[in-house]
Amino acid sequence: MSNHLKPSQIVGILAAVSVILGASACAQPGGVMPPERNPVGTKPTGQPAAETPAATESIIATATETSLPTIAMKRPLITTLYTADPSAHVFEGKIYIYPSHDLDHANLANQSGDQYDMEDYHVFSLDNMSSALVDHGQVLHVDDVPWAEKQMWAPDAAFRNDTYYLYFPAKDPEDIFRIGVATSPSPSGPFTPQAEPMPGSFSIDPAVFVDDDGQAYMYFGGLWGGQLEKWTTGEYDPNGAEPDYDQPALGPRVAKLAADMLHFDGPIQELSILDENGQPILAGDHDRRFFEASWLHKYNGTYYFSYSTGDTHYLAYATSDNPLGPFTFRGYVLNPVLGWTTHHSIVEFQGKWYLFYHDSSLSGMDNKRCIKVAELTYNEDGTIQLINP
Ligand code: FUB
Repeated sequence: MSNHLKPSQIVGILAAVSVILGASACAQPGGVMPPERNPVGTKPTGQPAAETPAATESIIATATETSLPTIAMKRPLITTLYTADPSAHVFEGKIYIYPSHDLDHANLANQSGDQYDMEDYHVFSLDNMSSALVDHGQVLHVDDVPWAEKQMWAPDAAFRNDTYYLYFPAKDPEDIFRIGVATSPSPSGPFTPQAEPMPGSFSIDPAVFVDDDGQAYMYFGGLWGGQLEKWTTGEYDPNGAEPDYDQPALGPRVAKLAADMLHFDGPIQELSILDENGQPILAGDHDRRFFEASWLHKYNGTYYFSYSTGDTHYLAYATSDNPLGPFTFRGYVLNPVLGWTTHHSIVEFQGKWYLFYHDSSLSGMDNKRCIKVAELTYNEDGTIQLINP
């Protein structure tokens, strides 16, 4: 993978070295500083548990496979890199995990989420739930994406047309999040990016669901650092704000994908999340309103949309009989983890269901996270049993 710096990246590096280090570690990807609901600890002293400068250098190497230790439930799956936002899929009989790759930078936490300054993606796979995890190495770097400037946030992957598609958000040179696509003949990459972001795309956290009839849908969006509230008019408004507390909350966005999987097919719609009385969840209802981290899965013919509540740190879910909604709020999947962000995927593998998620237990820092997995159980009525991380 290329290690050439774009001119704006050189300017960014010069700017970064001029800032005063030592900012709070407890800031969310963007927006105002959050309440101290589940603060992380300070970084442990002594030898870092994870990524060292030598490991960081390895990100510019060509993808190479590394075998990691056997996995265990609710334990960090990867200790050689900081990882987050795990999107897990079953491809070719294995579990493939497409996470964000957090870097060991000391960037200042700010309202744009610059502390989440990821540059590349690795892909991981598991033969089964008791095998060793395989790191397939770096599969895409921001320097190889012509339109992307920085902040390679939560990705997802899909398979169609004999091709694997990697979807990822990144900021363009105007500091606006867009969603890009890269393709590969293999689920383990490397992935070749499209020259431009998906036409009409914005905000963060793409999650692609391919239904039984072959129709693919993308769910996306994220508040604050994810910029969703800046798009309420259909155009980017840097002063855009969330609705008043007594108004319906902003919903995630959903769109059908065209057969080429590179374009939206039809309009981008706002997904409705309703309460038990059929009324929209309100913007002030921070325990239930959508914040970021969309995921869609299907169980027994019902569509489950799950998401992070952001500043209240839950993974919540809502169900529908239509992938375009409306969805009805049903409860929580995961209690708050250690660390500010929470982001996940839900996947069936070899007859069991699993929740992949992340926390900050490996580093004690909000922006240096580690992915984990836990078994997920449904009740007879289709509700999900709440998991403690
Ligand atoms: O990893 C960067 C951002 O943090 C993701 O896009 C969000 O979902 C949150 O996990």
